[in-house]
Amino acid sequence: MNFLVLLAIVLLIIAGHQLLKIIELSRSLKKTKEWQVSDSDNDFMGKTMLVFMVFFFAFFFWQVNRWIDRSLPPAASEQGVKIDALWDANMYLITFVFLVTNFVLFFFAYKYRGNSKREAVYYPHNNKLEMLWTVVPAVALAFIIIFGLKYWNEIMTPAEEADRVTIELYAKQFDWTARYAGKDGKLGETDFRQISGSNSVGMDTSDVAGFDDILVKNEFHIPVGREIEFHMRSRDVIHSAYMPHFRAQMNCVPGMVTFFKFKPTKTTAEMRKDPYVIQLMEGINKQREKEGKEPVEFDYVLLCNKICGASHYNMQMNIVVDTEAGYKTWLAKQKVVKKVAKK
Ligand SMILES: [Cu+2]
Repeated sequence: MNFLVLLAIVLLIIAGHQLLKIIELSRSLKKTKEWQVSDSDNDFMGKTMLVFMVFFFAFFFWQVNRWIDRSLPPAASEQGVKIDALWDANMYLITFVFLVTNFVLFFFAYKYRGNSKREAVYYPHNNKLEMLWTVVPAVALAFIIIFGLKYWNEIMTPAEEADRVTIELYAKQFDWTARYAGKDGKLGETDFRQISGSNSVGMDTSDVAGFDDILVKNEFHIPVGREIEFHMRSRDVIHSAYMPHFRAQMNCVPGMVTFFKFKPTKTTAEMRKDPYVIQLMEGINKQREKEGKEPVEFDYVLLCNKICGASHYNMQMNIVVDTEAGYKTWLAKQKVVKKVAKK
């Protein structure tokens, strides 16, 4: 098989070479050189530009239509809705500019295609044009940056105390640990020198604030409608805490604590009833069935979004968004650190 492919490639190269020879011969018969471009060549190229433009735009719209049903479900956090609005505004703007500039690019290539009877106009400078294409993009970019900064500040402001749930996400190769602040609402201090088998996140065992902290693996719960503050740490390399359904992502950097907050608006149960999510899961489960795998239900996830090593792909944790009551019941069942330390 490999030999046949190789043979086909070699034959193709020989055929191409022969074709070029024929073209050269016909050129010498017509008494022109291969670098001389005739009006009919230009005419053909100009029209081909137009044809290409039509296919190019058709392909673009086909792609948008083909893949749009694979995008993320509607944002499940207050901040996510705003980020989506900013994203959409960006995409509409980019699409508009893309269509206009590409139309102009191909249409002008056609309209001003080479012609031996036409001469190019010498047009060195125009202040008004310079002004126009400086000011318009500047205004558009200022709009995007101002809204971006506004939302960024909202995400980075500490949560209201009455409403706050404080969770630390501790990343290491290759898993996550979620640490809840416990009853005092305060995360205990940490000290990397105290990392050991029983103290895998390196808590400072002398800090009283850490005694009521709760460590959770594999899955963590958050209550709907409250502000969740996340503090991110990493033990080894840079990881990235990515919660796509809430439109949240932040690097976890060794030696420092990073931060963001969001307010979840839909519980896991509510999200499973969302028509778009149902359709998305049907598609996923149809594919799983083909591969002989069990069907799965929708779950929020925390993923690592930084290529951090060999098992990076598997570095994830399920997130359950609960009602307030469900969250409290779940939290009450989790072990607090001090009891673990006493063992
Ligand atoms: Cu990672």
